[in-house]
Amino acid sequence: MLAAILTFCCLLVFTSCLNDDEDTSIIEGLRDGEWTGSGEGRSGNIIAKIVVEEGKVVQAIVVSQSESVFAQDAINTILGNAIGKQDLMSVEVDGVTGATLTSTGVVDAINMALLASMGKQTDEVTTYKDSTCDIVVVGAGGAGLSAAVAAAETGDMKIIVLEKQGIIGGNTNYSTGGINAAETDVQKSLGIEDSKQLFFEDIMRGGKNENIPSLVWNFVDHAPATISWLTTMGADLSDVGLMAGSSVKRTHRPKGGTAIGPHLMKVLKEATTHQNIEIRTTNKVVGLLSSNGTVTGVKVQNADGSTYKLNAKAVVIATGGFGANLEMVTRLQPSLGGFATLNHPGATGDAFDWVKSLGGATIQMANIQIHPTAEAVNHILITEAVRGNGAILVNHAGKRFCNEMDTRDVVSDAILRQQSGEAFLIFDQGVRKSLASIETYANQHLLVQGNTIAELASLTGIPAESLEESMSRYNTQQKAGVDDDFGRSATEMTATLETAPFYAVRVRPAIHHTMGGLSVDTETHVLKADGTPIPGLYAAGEVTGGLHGANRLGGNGVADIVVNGRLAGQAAARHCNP
Ligand code: MEZ
Repeated sequence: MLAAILTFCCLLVFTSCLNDDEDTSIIEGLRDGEWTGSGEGRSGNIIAKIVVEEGKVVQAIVVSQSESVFAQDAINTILGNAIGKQDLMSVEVDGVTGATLTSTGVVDAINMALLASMGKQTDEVTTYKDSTCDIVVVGAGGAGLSAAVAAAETGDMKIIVLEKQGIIGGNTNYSTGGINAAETDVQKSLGIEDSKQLFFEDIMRGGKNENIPSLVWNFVDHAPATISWLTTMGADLSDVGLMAGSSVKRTHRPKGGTAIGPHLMKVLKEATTHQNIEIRTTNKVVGLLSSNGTVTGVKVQNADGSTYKLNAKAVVIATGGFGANLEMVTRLQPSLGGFATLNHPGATGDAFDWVKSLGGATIQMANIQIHPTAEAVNHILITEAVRGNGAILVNHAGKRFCNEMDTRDVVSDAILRQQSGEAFLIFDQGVRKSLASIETYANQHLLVQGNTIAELASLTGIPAESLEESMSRYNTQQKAGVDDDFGRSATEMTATLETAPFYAVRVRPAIHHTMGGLSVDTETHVLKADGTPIPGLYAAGEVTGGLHGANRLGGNGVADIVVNGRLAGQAAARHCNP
């Protein structure tokens, strides 16, 4: 019944908001702003976003999903009917042949976003009272769920995950590229030669040697076992791609190169269900409980605003970074004023104040990463894997201007020096076919398509002769395996760009990852300024600092949350049962 009502609401909203002649007052209470919702597709979470202006929905898009290439048509059909033709109800969910799960996921995600806009929830809201458990995990993204599952695997324990947002997943929902690890079974099966030592060196070089070596080695050392752990839980990490700054292919992702984040969340969510782990959404932690300097739990705000105490033997902080807190970002790094962010709205860095009140230290807080290729208008991440699979960058004059596979700081700086501080990511049908996550961008209408290079140039305002010349020169260099202009290596020049149609995305750098954070040791203890741990307190993922140094390599963000999330869960469990 609820589903039927929601679908009906959905129809009315889309119909009313998109046709000015019709009665727009049928759905009351849509609040202006951007609202997200999630649904479960066949291959993972589907995250939809709606934009409400003056009480009407003006945009509805799927911002994250890892459905198969085939299922993309279903997504397009639903969104297209919802917006273009204004008749969502004509899309019977069951009627999108062969893609029922994907279709249901999209409709559920849109409905949840609508409810969020109305200040309502899909589930009945529970008001919790003071209680006790073994381990509290704060944050239900990839780090939090990895910690919870790893802790649960060690024995019979009551573990509760708290999430302030209405949906789980945090920034993990948006991650695309993949998970880095060296010396994995998957690499070996694909004949990729790699070593932990090489991975370590790449990370240190990419991070300008500001990284804490012990954290880096610990991360590198545990990464391959973590890939096996995820695979055992059902993750598909069978495709291995190349990311900027990595010497070899070591970024593990689902077959065909679909987005890692939604898939990972599906796997971890299923594992939490299997382990009977309780997840409470819309439960916001507002502080830590402590006794004589030892953490004893958290103070939590219920969805209705009342608060309760959750006492625990150990607390794991997995709240993510602060990339959506633009005031904090610009206070720490004034040069980032005016930049857009790729972060989910909950990435506000709430945990730092709680931890500081117990003497916890932070490090390298001003190390904030901008990602070179955010789509210029909607600020949607265009994964580095597109360049890894062969794309180039040109400026408004149609000229290449850097080694596209250099580290993110270098490529971002190069783009910012071009006209309007932006560039065009250019690729061909061969690259599109090689990476399924590009289909998401097609669904979002982010790709400009030309049947010839001249047509692409005319659609993007780039001088045609110049673009043709740049692409022809790049193709010649790719065939020779030598980039005389910018030093892109032969392995990094994956393929020629010769197969029509051709594509362009206008990109400009945006705030991506906050590399500084809580000071931690290799056992994920949160440290005080004197280097001693705060008893009972652990942290993992983007909320911590020191692993990535001055510049994180693509593919190490998701690796960090799973490797260190898992270690934090195991360490917290040991604390409970020494
Ligand atoms: O690790 C990342 O941030 C990453 C791989 C992003 C991306 O370009 O997909």
